[in-house]
Amino acid sequence: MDDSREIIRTTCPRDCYDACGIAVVRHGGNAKVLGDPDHFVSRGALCGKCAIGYNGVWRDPDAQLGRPLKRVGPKGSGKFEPVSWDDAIADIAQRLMAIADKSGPQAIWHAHYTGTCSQIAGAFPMRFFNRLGASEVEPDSICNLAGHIALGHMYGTGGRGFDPRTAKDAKCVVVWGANPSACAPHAHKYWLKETPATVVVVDPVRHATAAEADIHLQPFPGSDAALVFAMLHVIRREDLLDRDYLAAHTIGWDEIEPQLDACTPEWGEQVTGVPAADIERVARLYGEGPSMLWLGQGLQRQPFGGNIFRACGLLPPATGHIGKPGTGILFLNGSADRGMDDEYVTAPHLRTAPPKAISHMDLCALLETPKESQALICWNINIAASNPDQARLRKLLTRDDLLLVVLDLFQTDTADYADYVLPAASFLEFDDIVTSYFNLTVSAQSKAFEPVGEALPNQEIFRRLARAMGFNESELFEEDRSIIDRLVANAEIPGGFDHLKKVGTVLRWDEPVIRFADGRFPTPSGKIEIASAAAEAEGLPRAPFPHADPRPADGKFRLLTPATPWLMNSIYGNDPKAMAKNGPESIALHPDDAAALGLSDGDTAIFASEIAELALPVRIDPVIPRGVALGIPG
Ligand SMILES: Nc1nc2c(c(=O)[nH]1)N[C@H]1C(S)=C(S)[C@@H](COP(=O)(O)OP(=O)(O)OC[C@H]3O[C@@H](n4cnc5c(=O)[nH]c(N)nc54)[C@H](O)[C@@H]3O)O[C@H]1N2
Ligand SMILES: Nc1nc2c(c(=O)[nH]1)N[C@H]1C(S)=C(S)[C@@H](COP(=O)(O)OP(=O)(O)OC[C@H]3O[C@@H](n4cnc5c(=O)[nH]c(N)nc54)[C@H](O)[C@@H]3O)O[C@H]1N2
Ligand SMILES: [Mo]
Repeated sequence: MDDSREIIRTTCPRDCYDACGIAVVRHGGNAKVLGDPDHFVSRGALCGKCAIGYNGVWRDPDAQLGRPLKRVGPKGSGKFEPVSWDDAIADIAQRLMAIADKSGPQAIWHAHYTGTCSQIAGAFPMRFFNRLGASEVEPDSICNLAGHIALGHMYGTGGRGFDPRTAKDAKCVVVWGANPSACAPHAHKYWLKETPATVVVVDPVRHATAAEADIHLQPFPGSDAALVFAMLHVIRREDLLDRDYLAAHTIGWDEIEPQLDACTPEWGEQVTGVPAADIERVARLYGEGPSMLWLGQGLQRQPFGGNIFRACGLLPPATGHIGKPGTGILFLNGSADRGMDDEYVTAPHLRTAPPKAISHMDLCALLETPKESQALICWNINIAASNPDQARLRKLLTRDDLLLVVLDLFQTDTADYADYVLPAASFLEFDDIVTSYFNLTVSAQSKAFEPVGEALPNQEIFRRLARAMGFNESELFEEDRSIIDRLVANAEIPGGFDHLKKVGTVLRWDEPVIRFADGRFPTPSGKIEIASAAAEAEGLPRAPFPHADPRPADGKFRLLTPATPWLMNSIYGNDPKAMAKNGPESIALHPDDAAALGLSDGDTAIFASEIAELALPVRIDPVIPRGVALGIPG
């Protein structure tokens, strides 16, 4: 019997704030994927879904794809036969070249997102698409683009958030429209609990982080900009405005201040549903500070999501809670200043056709124009599960004249429609680099297992396609280790990748980073642009305004579908244990709303929108705002 014990340190590359350190422990011929006990985020335990998935379907050769598959039945029938890599790659390359010759490469589209967020498997394939001159379905348009654009106009970037370590100096931490208890489980479990600050959660839903917070404000969805203006009314009244900061480091405050007169806490209560006394309390608390502001991704998925972000973005400069310890604003932390050179990894200089992109919201319309969409390559994404207007999309994916190629670890909803399904190796099966979008880390992804069957990492699949297409630029064939070494050198990690593999994770800076300490921002003016000429030029409002979405009419609801702790978007949906934990799907309603419709707990009701309808069991939940229907995915 093999009694040796081996530990391989690696890192979870899911699209999650945490980027947990993992210990793969091999003992006596068995292997377990566990949280690394020495890692400051995971502290010895993965979250429930990853612990299940990485010891379940992600290690199950019967569940994972191991051979390239070619469609044999009608489109969408899910009937395939295994083919060799050589045959699959040769046929796909030949068909792509024929499309490029006849209609131009821009008729070839690719969609990709968050399947894996490691540097190489997540971005290197862009080199191939740039060289081909293909068109792109803009990845962020299905998740967080509104927030990035809004903070881009105002702060010059949505990717330079506070360093979470500075929370040791904060007196107030506001989590606004984020749900760490599901989406950043370790930040919820440790970071938020360990800060000495008073924790405020602003969310229509009382999720576990809200329930455990010191204060929970429950605005009606889409009313957050009005809530900010009511808070600013109080901040000004209590003499907590930092007029020196506003004068030195912002432009356009004069367009905001006159609007504050009308935005009393009583008005705020009326339009947001948050009691006036609570608005006053939180305004004082935030205004006194030092205060940190975390803006979630759920927050910007609103009809006026950009305005909400720009309104929230007023709070740090208005109070001066930015550029000092225990302050700042966070949407996401980009990794460019941790050495992750996106231009190097994606090589835009290889482009052979002008970039063309559409939003995920327009994918169906695109696919309804066959001339402009002749091929679609999906990698790191499961559009048939994660895109809106699903019934319409699925019908379009059966188009006989559309070449659909899907790269995935599993036979997903999207893969069922493919002409070719190409088996991708998982993060446990090759080396790469991972960075968190919360903590300022750089981590090693280390190979712990051999790929299942003939599966290959994304990057190798695109190297092979590039070769078959006759491309010869050396960038297209750069090996993983060369890319890793370059990125690790950029990140100035002493000892290089070999050292990183040993320790798993390094924090890029030893001490907490204070963002924007010099009061300079990467905007055209170098200041926070409260009023933005660039926004105006794009047809957007010049400055944020105190908007609140109207409440739905009687019998109508505002549907919220926040993330569940047991799924990662659609990932783990094929793991029976994760799905059993998740439980059955339902819709939760306020007792008064349910009573008005004559519904009791457990009744089945039909919920319909313009594009779909679902029959779902009703749950009664007294802590949901009236007019909100909370979808609990099954
Ligand atoms: N129904 C529903 N829709 C959603 C969401 C949701 O929670 N539910 N969330 C929304 C949000 S916030 C986002 S960001 C988007 C996310 O949209 P997607 O990116 O489509 O989301 P995932 O379900 O994470 O799908 C990623 C796919 O990548 C695969 N994958 C994992 N690792 C690899 C790899 O190394 N290589 C390859 N080729 N594939 C890999 C997974 O098996 C999975 O099928 O969806 C949005 N839409
Ligand atoms: N377990 C798990 N973790 C995940 C994911 C997952 O699917 N499952 N997805 C990953 C991805 S891709 C992303 S983008 C992140 C998302 O991370 P988060 O942004 O934290 O999560 P969401 O569930 O998208 O939305 C957060 C909260 O926004 C609230 N919200 C909705 N509308 C409004 C509003 O109008 N005002 C306010 N104040 N709040 C509102 C919702 O009630 C929800 O609690 O999580 C990542 N982590
Ligand atoms: Mo997302």
